[in-house]
Amino acid sequence: MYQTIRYEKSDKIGVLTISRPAALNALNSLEIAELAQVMTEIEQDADLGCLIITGDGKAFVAGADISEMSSMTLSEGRDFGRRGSAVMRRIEKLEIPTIAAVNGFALGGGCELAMSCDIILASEKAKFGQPEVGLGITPGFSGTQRLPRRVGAAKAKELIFSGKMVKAEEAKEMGLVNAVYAPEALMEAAMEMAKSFVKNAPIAVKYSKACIDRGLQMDIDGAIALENELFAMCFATADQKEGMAAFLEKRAAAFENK
Ligand code: CO8
Repeated sequence: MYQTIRYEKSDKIGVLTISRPAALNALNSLEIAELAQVMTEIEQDADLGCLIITGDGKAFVAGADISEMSSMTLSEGRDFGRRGSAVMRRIEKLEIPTIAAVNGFALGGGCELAMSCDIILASEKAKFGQPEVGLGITPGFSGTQRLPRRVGAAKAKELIFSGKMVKAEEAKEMGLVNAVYAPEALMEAAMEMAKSFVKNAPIAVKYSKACIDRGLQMDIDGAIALENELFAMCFATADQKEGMAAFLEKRAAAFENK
């Protein structure tokens, strides 16, 4: 049983809710440890097809916990940063698609958590920012790396150097957010998107994610070779046979994740 998060799963879709609303879901050591724990459960669930991450109350996550960080020494700060970054990297490295449903403030560690997901959907009430320099620290859960990869170095520098918050629409314009919804429509939109992913051949979806994520770290020839290899491996799956047979027989495919 978790104290700071909830995890529910139905029909191949997992919903992970960060839940410490009295502190706007700010990430403390317990939350980071519980996130690491639930990630083990999620990583081992071969039936899971998509993960949605959201927050309880008026925040998605308002950052790392400032009261806990306020008295940290150099080595404690290094360790805290490592633990936070490690769990976000585990989210990013999940083979299945991930969606951040950002219901409110996504600041500092919260923006970093959202960016560890493949897709960010936002409520009209959401606000994004990396306000760390105003607290005398740098972004420490990989924000200096993921924000420029998402929005380009110049825009990331503007946001990180100023620490300013941007509204959901502006975050969408800069490419951080895929789409913006009325607050009451956000979770339904995230579920609809998740359903549109899990109805497809799971191995083909996972291979597509691997091609994109790993390919972006490679030179173009190596990346195309990777795509060719994973494309070829699809032909060794039962779901490729089923998907194409279903098309030719004009019926819906019944994929088995095989
Ligand atoms: N940490 C701890 N507590 C927090 C945090 C936080 N990040 N954010 C909000 N809270 C608490 C408040 O202290 C308050 O508690 P209390 O009721 O006991 O006083 C409660 O949540 C509600 O917050 P507010 O009353 O401030 O709510 P408002 O609606 O007035 O304001 C804001 C909302 C604008 C989001 C405001 O709370 C705020 O500015 N919060 C801090 C945002 C911030 O600076 N986040 C970045 C933190 S640094 C970070 O994330 C670094 C990540 C990498 C760490 C690496 C470590 C080495």
